[in-house]
Amino acid sequence: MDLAGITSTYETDGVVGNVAVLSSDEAAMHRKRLEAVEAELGSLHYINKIHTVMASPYELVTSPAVLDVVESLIGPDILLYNSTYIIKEPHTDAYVAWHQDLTYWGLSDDDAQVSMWLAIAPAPVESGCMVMVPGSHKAGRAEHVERPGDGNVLLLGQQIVDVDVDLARPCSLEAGEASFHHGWTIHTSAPNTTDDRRIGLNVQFVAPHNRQAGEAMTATLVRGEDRFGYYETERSPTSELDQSHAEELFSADAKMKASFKTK
Ligand SMILES: O=C(O)CCC(=O)C(=O)O
Repeated sequence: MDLAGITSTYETDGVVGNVAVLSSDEAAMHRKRLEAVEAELGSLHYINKIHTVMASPYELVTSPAVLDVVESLIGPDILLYNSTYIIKEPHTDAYVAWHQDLTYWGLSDDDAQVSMWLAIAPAPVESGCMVMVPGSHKAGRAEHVERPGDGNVLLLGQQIVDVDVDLARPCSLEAGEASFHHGWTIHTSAPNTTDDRRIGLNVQFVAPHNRQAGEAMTATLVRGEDRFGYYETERSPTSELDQSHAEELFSADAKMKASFKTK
């Protein structure tokens, strides 16, 4: 699909899938790099801002193939707000309940944001790929309830109870393909029933004018200009793994997650 097709599908459906941003060989190489770091540090599942300490995700999220698509969706000035590996191990129960990403963000312009989910390993339906409700972004925020602690990967256990599941479509991906979705698009994902790991790099981009309520957040300018300065600049990796900064990042991330558990 060309960029015009990507933009028009995204506008209509709030999601566009199967966008080839890497070859399967490149995806396999990035998987190797991730797994080499995991061999040293343990699982890298769901650690926020991983692009600040590891070269492989940083290279992925700043690649022209990715940023050309992001530019076609949110404009020429692009901040990278977050990146997280979301990994489902073979035959495990972890799932992601029906939700909308923007529920807790408090952004000033909900349309100047996009999420990418890049398949580092194949993500067929059986692996628990994402399942999207096309067009649901147009209705804005749906009511969520919080039910933590039952295998839902989302930290607050947030979920939408009332979803028309007949409208939902699986978003299976080959390794190297990505999907892009709007923050109000309702989506979910089921457990991984395959023999392989399901590895996605989940990334959020915002336009610099898009201010977030609350305390000052950090972001990395990856294309164009930031004429607003709402986000503090963050570091970029200087080697394959920035060991000392990685330890800092992991301990801040663990603290943040522990604080969610006591809420
Ligand atoms: O990785 C998954 O299964 C779900 C990810 C997700 O919900 C998201 O990218 O917003």
